[in-house]
Formats: sequence, C-alpha cells, structure tokens
Amino acid sequence: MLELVRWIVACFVVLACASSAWSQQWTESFENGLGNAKPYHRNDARAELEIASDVRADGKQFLRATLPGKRKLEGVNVTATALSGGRLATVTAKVRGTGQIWLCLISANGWLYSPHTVPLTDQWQAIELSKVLIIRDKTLGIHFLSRDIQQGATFEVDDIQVTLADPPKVVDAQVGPWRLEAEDFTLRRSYVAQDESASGGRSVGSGQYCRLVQMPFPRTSRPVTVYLRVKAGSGDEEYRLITTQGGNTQFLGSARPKPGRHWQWVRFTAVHAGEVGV
Ligand SMILES: [Ca+2]
Repeated sequence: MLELVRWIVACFVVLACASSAWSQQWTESFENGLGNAKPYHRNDARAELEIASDVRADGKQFLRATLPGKRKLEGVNVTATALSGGRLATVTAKVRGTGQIWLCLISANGWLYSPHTVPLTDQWQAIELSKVLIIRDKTLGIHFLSRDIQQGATFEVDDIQVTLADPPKVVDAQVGPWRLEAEDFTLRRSYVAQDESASGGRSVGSGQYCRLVQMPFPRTSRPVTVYLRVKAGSGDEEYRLITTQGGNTQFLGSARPKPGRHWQWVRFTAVHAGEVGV
C-alpha cells in the first residue's frame, strides 16, 4: 500500500497482492565470532560485546551484549550485506536475556521501529520485523536496542536471518499520466469540502492530518513519479508518500509546498513497484 501524507497524508494503496515466495539472503549465527556486530553508541559507556556459548543456542555460539545502563539506545547492531533492493525484507532473530529489547531497522529510506519492545527471558524466543528496501538498497542495518534507560540488561542474540520477498511481476510499459481525485480516496468523508477552485470541484483537507488510501499503482518496471496538487495552510505542511507492508507503515518519500495559499504541485521522488508492494 502506498500513502500520501500532509500532516495531511495521502495514500496510494496497491490493488494487487505480492506473491508469497521468499528467499533467504543473509544470515548471522556468530559461529565465527562477532562478524560485523558493533555497539550502537561508540563513545563513552557502550555495550560490551562478547561471543558466548551454550548448548541451547543455534549452533554453539551466540552474541551477548551487556548494557551499561547509562542512556537510551544502548545495544548492538549488525549489517546485512549483498541484498537486492526493491522488495520487502523480513528480519528474524532469536533473543534471550534480561531487559526489554527493541528491534529497529535502517536502510536508505530511513528507520523502521518495532511497534513494541519485547521482554527477554531465560528462554530463546523469535522476534521479527519487515521493512521495504528501496531499489538502490544493498544493505540493511539491524539494531537490537534499549528504548529506555535500562539497568542490568543483557541482550543475547542468535540466528539472525534476512529473507526477501520475490519482486513483483512487472512489465516494461509506459503508464499514465493518470489523474486521481483526492476525494475518491479519502479515509474520512468529513475531510471532503466543496471547492470550485479544486480539480473536480472538491478537495480533501484537515487542520491536522488527513490520509488518502487504497490508491492504485501500475505494474510497470519503470519508475513512477507521484505529483500532488496542494493548497498550503500554515506553510508548515509536510506530505508523505507511504505504503503499508509487513504490517507496518513504510516511508517512501516526503515533499513540502512553497509558502503561499495558492494551488501548487508538489512532487515526490520516483518510486518503483517493488517499493510500493504491488
Ligand atoms: Ca549461533
């Protein structure tokens, strides 16, 4: 799904579902040491990283990060490499220990945070988070963090896997230009106002936030540029292009209008079908 936000947001939702085939692309189970694992904070008090062993781990070894308990966002990260972009990546890992762990991912279009932290126990448990990789992404940062200051926390991590969804089936075809009326895709009918100056005689607006949903996206292999005709209010609006995949809102781009209460076009960076999730 694709959405557009202005502190109004508009949404572009994909009509078709992606195929369910997945392929494993990257793994780390710490059998050969720390790999590229690093503490999140690199200066002052930082998480102490070590390889530990236990018969119940995947293989014989796993990663242990002992948090100093001095500040937020303590923890450890690894970087998955040699990935293919333009598709959804799902990260799974086994975790154990004490404290609350927060799985967060970062790639070229920014951070994706797990909606919840997970309380650790003395039993291994699986955690998972899915993020859209944009077309140029080749790496994915995988972070195991403390969201709040936690004293006495120890994160044990093993068997990290990145699997990639198959890219959508697309054809090399020219599409559009298409013109869509915002009022046909509004999340709430109360956002629609009669406006003779607007395309179609109606516009969608809100004092704070509005969202357009269920908008179609073409199955073309070519990049697609989304333009949005807006009339700014305070001049402080931001419009966001987003999609819902893997159960999470995925950020694809943002645009800001020029000052002035007049109709104007804003343009988002071109997106691809695999990023939108057609
Ligand atoms: Ca292991």
